Amino acid sequence: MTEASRAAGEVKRRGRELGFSAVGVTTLEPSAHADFIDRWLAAGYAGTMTYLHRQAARRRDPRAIFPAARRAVVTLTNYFHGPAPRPTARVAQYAWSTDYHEVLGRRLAALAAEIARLVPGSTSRAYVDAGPVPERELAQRAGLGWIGKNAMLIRPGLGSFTFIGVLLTDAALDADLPFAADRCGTCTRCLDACPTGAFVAPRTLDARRCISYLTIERRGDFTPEESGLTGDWLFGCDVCQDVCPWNERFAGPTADTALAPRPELAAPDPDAFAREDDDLFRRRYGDTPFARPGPAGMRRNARALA
Ligand code: B12
Ligand code: SF4
Ligand code: SF4
Repeated sequence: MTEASRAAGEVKRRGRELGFSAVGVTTLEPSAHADFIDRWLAAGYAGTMTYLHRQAARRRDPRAIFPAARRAVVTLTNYFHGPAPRPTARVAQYAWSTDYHEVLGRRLAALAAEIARLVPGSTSRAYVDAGPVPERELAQRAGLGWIGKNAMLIRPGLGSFTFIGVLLTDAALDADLPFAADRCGTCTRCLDACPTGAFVAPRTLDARRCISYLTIERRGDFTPEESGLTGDWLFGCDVCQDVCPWNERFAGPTADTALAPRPELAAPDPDAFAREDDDLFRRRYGDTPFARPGPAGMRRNARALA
């Protein structure tokens, strides 16, 4: 066994001990789907997410972020809480707990410290969601699953209700083989179930029609058409994951105490957002996913509820 193979095995073992559901390693080379990113942006599908345009060059070639990096250590973290009750104002399950950027950031920092211990002199940098990293593609290349027609990274035995966290590292670690299969087959359940028809093709989402975009990323007021799209979703949307047979079969409730559901997030009173002033909102939701749209965005979402 080579040193790089031993170190990669240890990194995965420690990752699991730290609470990650799965860990894989992949090489860093330009995105195999750089054209897809360009076409997606040029079509205007990113809406007001202008940061995606600014990050495009680095997303196409993640080595540009950290030129010394040789590998990506990619992690999955199960956040599923079980079949969801249906309150009047629905919240996507990923947002039922404290902001995952904080939880995963701490855990990735601990894994980076382990890599530095196993490969002395190495440096690693953590990315969760916000960085210019093509996270789902790196996860597929690290052997963790395939990218479904709903655009989600799906792992056999686990499903797709997972967060992805990435460490770019200059440590010498053996890479895993990519996940080669596409296990969607002839299924089209997610495409058919999307309440707004946001998929223009399998794996291609017009974010401007996606409830997740509208309720989380969209800035400013909704147009009358947008108000009619969000239905009973107050924040995010889980429909294209809920209907997936791989989730029906494999998604199981997480035992991760750092991601324990908080009642004010899982089943909020939508009228409260209009009553609470901005200071109260920040005290109550400052460490939660609701901070992204902020008080004005959450009031807007509540007004649009069907
Ligand atoms: C912008 C963004 C959004 C936007 C746009 C989503 C989209 N589909 O592009 C909006 C706000 C709509 C959104 C919604 C959601 N998001 Co989001 N989002 C992101 C973010 C920040 C960037 C994604 C991006 O670059 N989009 C641009 C398009 C062009 O890229 P892409 O869809 O990722 O496609 C890539 C591959 O699929 C590939 N590709 C294309 N065709 C093919 C074909 C094959 C065969 C292969 C292998 C690859 C491939 O090309 C692209 C480049 O790699 C990532 C974090 C990150 N840094 O990557 C999180 C991320 C993708 N989101 C995540 C989550 C959880 C969600 C929601 C489930 C939240 C919710 N419940 O409301 C929804 C799901 C909606 C959906 N079905 O995609 C997770 C997904 C985890 C997973 N297991 O897949 C991520 C990775 C964040 C994280 N760190 O955990 N999101
Ligand atoms: S998150 Fe909801 S609105 Fe967005 S693509 Fe999936 S089903 Fe459609
Ligand atoms: S619902 Fe069907 S088509 Fe969509 S991601 Fe799941 S298996 Fe693939």
